[in-house]
Amino acid sequence: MAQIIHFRDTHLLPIWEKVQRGERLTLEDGLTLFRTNDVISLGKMAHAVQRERSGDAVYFVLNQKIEPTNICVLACKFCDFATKAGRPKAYEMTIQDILGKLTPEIHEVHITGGLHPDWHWEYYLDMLRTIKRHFPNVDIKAFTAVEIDFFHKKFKLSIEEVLRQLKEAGLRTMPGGGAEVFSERVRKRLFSSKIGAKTWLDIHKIAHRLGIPTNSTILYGHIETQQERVEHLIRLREVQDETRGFLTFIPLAFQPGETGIKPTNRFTSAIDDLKMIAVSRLMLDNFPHIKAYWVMLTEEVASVALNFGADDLDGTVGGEKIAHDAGAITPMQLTKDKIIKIIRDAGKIPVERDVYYNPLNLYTSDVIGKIPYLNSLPFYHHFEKRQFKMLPVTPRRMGVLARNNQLDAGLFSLADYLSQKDTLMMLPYCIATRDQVKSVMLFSNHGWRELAGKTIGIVDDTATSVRLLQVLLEKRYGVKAEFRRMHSGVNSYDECDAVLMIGDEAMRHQKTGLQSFELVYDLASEWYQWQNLPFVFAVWAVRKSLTKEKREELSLLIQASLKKGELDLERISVAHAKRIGWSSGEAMEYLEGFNYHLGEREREAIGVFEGLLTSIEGEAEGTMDGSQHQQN
Ligand code: V47
Repeated sequence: MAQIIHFRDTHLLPIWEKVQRGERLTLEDGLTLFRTNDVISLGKMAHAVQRERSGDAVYFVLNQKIEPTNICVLACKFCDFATKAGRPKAYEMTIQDILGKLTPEIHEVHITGGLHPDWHWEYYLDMLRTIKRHFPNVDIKAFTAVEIDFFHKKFKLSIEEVLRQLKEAGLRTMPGGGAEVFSERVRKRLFSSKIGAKTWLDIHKIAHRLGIPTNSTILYGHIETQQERVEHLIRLREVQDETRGFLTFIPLAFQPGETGIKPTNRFTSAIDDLKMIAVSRLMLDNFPHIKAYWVMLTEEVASVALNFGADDLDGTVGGEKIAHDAGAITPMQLTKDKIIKIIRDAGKIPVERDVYYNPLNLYTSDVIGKIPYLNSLPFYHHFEKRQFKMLPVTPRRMGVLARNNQLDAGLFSLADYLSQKDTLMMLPYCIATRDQVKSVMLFSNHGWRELAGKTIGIVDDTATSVRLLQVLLEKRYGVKAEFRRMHSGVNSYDECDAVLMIGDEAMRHQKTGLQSFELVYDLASEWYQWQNLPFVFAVWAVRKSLTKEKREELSLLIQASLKKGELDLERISVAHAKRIGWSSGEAMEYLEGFNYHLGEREREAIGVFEGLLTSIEGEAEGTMDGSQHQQN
C-alpha cells in the first residue's frame, strides 16, 4: 500500500496510518470516516485496501434471481415485495416454473422469497434437488437466515438439521439477506417479528461450521444512525474472526417505494452510497469481498464504487423483484457484455467467477497472476504494473487460467509450470524454502505410515503441495491415501483423517491448531530431511507466445520489484502479520526463510521432484473427488 494521499480532512490521517500498519479500526474510527467531507480521500484509502486484496479484479457471476413466492407470514415495514395469499399480486412458483427461468449458461441461482405459510419441507428440498439434476453446473445460493429460522420452527428440525438436509440437496452457499440492521431499536420499529441480530449471526456461524460459506448485508438509508451502521460492521467482523465463513459484504441501499418509512422516505444519495462502500471496505479487514449491488445502487454509482472499495458487482441478476417492487429504477437484468463494459470502464479486470469466487474467465489481456499469500509479497509489494493488470489467484486456479491462455505471466505453482513447459518460459525467480516452510502443513490424526487408505482433505488452492504430499506418502513412506478436494475457507473436516492446507490459512492454523488434529507436519521439512534439498513451490514464468519485448519488460519489472521487496521485508511483515495472527517479528523470520532466486540447488531440487513425480503412477487429480469443481 505504498500510496501517498493528500488529505483535506486531517482527522483521516491517523486512520490511514493504522490501515497501513494492518491495524484494526475502532467504532470511533468508523464514525470519523462516515462524518468526513473528504470523500475522495476516504475513497482512496478504501481503494488502496481493495487493490491490496483483489488487485485489479472485479468479480461478477452469470446468475438468476428466483423469488419462488411473495406470500409471506411477516409484514416488515420496509418491504414492498411481501403480500398475503389471495391478494391480487400474490404468486407461487412451481418447480417447473423455476426450471423455466434457468439456462445452461448460468453459474449461480439465487433463491429467496416470502415465508410461505403452507409449503412443505419436501418442496424446498425437491426444488434444490431438481435444479441440481437439470443444471448440474449451476451453484445454488439459497435461503436467508430468516428463512432457515422459519424452516427450523415450522418443520421442527434443528438449525443444523435444516442446513444439513439443504446442503445434501444441493445448497452451496447462503445469501446475506435478512440482516437488515443489527440494532434492537431499528428492529422494534421496522421489523419487530423478524429474527434479531443474535439469531441471524448464530445461523450463519452454524452454516460456516457445516461448510456452507455465506454472504452478509446491511440495509441502510432509512432510520438507522451512523453508529448503528458501524456497530453492525463490527459484529460481522467479530464473527468472521471466528469462522472465516463470510464471502462478501453487501450494503443494500434502501429503496423507499410505497413503504412509507418516515422521516427519510427517499433514495440514498450517491455520496452516502460511496461512503457506505468505502467504510465497509476499511472496517471489514477480514472480509475478502465487498459487493456493489447495482440493482439498488444504480449502474452509475456501482461503477464509481469499483474505485471506492468494491470488487464485486454481483451479476446479471435476471428477475429481481424485492428492490423493483420498492421502486428501484434500475433495469431488471444486465447483459454479460454490459457488466464487462462497466468493469472495464472502471479500469479493472472483469472476472467471471463461480459461487466461491474462483475465476472462470477473464475479459481482458495483459494480466499477471498474483499468489495471494504472504510469502509472495516480496515480488509484488513494489511491482510497477505499467500496462499490466494484477489478478490475485490461488496457485491451482492460476494454473487453470494459464492453461486457458488467460494469463501473460505469474508466479506459477511448480507442478503447473512442469505440466505447461511447452507454453510457459521460466524466469530465474522462485519461491523456494531453505529447510522448513511453515505454510504448507498437514494436520493429521495419524502418523505418516498409518495414513495408508485414509482420507486426506486437500484445500482447493494447492497444485504443487498436493503432489509433494503424494510423493512423500508413496515414495518416502510407501503408502497411498485417498485425497478429497475441499473448498478453501470454511469446511467440515469431520470425515477427514488429515487435512492439507497451504498459504496464509495454514499459517493461521499453525498457531491455533486445526480442530482436534493432534499432529502437524511441515511438508518442506519432511522433504528436506529426506532429500537434503530445498523445495521449490513456485517459479515465475511468462507465456512463450508473448513478444520478446513484452517478455523482457516483464522480466525487468519482476527483477526490480523483487530487489525493492527484499529490502523492505520489515514493512511487508508489519503490514501483513496481524491478519494472520502472527507477530511482525515472526512474519519477518518466516519471509527470511525463503530464497527467491533460482540457483543451482533449486534447479537440482526441481529435477529430483520432477523425476519422482513421473515415477508415480497415475495423476494425483485422478484420485480426487472433484465433484465440487468440475470445471477442472
Ligand atoms: O433482506 C427489502 C432487502 C434483502 C427493501 O447475498 C430491501 O449475494 C432495499 O439480501 N429496499 C434481500 N432493500 C436482498 C439480498 C441480496 C441481494 C443481492 C445479493 C445478495 C447476496 C443478497 O433486500 C432483504 C432486505 O434487507 N430489502 N426491502 C427495500 N425496500
